[in-house]
Amino acid sequence: MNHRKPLSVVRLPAVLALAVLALPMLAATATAAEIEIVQKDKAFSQPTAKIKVGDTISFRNGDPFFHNVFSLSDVKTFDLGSYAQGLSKKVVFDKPGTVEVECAIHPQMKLTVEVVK
Ligand SMILES: [Cu+2]
Repeated sequence: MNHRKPLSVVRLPAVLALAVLALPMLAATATAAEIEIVQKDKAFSQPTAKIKVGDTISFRNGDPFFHNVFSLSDVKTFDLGSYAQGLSKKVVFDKPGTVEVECAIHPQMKLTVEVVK
C-alpha cells in the first residue's frame, strides 16, 4: 500500500508561499530603472530619453575633458557641476514632464528627457 499524499497537495502551500515572497521583489524591479547617458565628443549619447517617474539617469563623462550637467526645467532643476572623464553622477526624476538637460561648458550639448507616469 502506498500512503504518500499526492505531490501536488504537499507542494501547493510551498509554491504559494514562494509566490507571495516573490511579489514585492518583482514590484520593486518593475517600478524603478536606471539608464546611462554618456557625454562623448561634446554630445550626449542620445538626444532624447523617455523614462518613467522614479527612474534614474546616470550621466557619465566619456571625454578627456570636463563636462557639466544641469537643467533649469521646472519639472527637475539640478546642477551636477563639472566633472572629469570617467566619472558619473546620477539624477532621480521624480515628477512627470519634459526636462531640458544641458552642459554649461558646451552650450551646443542638449538632451531632452521625457518623464512619463
Ligand atoms: Cu560639455
